[in-house]
Amino acid sequence: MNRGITRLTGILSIFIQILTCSRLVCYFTNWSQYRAGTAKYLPENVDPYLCTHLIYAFAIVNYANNIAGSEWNDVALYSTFNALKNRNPHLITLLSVRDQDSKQFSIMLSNWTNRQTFIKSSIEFLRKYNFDGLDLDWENKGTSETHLEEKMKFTLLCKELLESFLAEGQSNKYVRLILTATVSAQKEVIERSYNIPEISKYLDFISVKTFDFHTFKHGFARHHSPLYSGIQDEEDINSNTDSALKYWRFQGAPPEKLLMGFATYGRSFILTSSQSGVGAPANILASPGPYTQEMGLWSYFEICLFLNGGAVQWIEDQKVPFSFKGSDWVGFDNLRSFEIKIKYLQEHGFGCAFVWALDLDDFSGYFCGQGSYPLVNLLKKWLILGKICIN
Ligand SMILES: *[C@@H]1O[C@H](CO)[C@@H](O)[C@H](O)[C@H]1NC(C)=O
Ligand SMILES: CC(=O)N[C@H]1CO[C@H](CO)[C@@H](O)[C@@H]1O
Repeated sequence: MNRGITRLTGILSIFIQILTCSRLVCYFTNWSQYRAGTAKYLPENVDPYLCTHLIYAFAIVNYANNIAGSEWNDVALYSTFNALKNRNPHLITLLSVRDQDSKQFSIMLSNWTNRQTFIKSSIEFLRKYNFDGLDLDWENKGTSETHLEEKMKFTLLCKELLESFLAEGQSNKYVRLILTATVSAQKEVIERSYNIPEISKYLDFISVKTFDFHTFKHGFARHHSPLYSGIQDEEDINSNTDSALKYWRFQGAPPEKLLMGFATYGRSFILTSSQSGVGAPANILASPGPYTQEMGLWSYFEICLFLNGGAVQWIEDQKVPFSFKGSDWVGFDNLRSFEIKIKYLQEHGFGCAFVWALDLDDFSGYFCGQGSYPLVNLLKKWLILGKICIN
């Protein structure tokens, strides 16, 4: 009998785990349309069954404090992007607004009138183009005199947005618009930017950018998205995924609202000595990848080209891989590190995963020989289809 009950609760907790972790939020970027050849990525390339949520990056705040597109053809892209819902009616789409010109975002935040203008324009814009919600990608960039003020105003923005979304949802026959934020994973930025317990009340989920922890500025080859801190991190024990998620939780964010960020790209540097391990001197960004054309950032499919059967090294304490060839050094994620991160987030009861970005995975399957979207498909298999929970 006892054993029966244990078994039953066992099954129930497996079931609950599946239910609490059923989001896979994937970013689409408006600039992947300009890539050459097989790397060109348009909304038509998005598999509507891969993710539960798609986020379109990015919209901006314009000089009239309205939300606005940032690309000449955004409106056409919105329409093909949101038409993916005709194929999968369960798919949820959001538009992400970024504080690209931080001055304008700050002006919008600064008083009630401006915030109301932004909120009203957002509701109209989202409905007009058939999005299901808004994502705020913001961190406090102001001066030390304005930090406290802006932090408070950002909380107000979240609160007022949710109130307006609720009111609109009740007055229309629509389902209420979703409100989310994509936030920093760096302790000093978190401290100056977010009133965590307050914003957590208003947001449906919070995507923590657990990547880009280390850049070339630090002067050493370090992994940009480690799961744990490493022996090189004595002075920097917070710059890792584990610490960032725990910090958000400790400060009062409900774990089930927290999403771990998964990067489908690596950060690459040029080594400046004969050393090549983690922590080797490296002070400049590596040349752009042949397709993505950004210094120091290589997509997963470009990393496959780079590796070309070459050796992948494993950083044991941080649970992520790196590789080097000549003076090029790259820290990235692969199927193995994704699996370990997935297990971690399930064991800790975090609210699932978001991916930056769809176009950086080997979406065509052309480069890595692992099928299409190998990394995102792994997340889907383990998180959404619940493979890990049942095993
Ligand atoms: C809000 O800020 C704008 C500047 O963006 C200013 O023109 C306006 O007077 C302010 N409104 C209030 C009520 O303070
Ligand atoms: C090509 C490109 O980068 N297009 C736009 C995408 O959105 C950002 C806003 O974050 C714009 O600055 C870009 O111009």
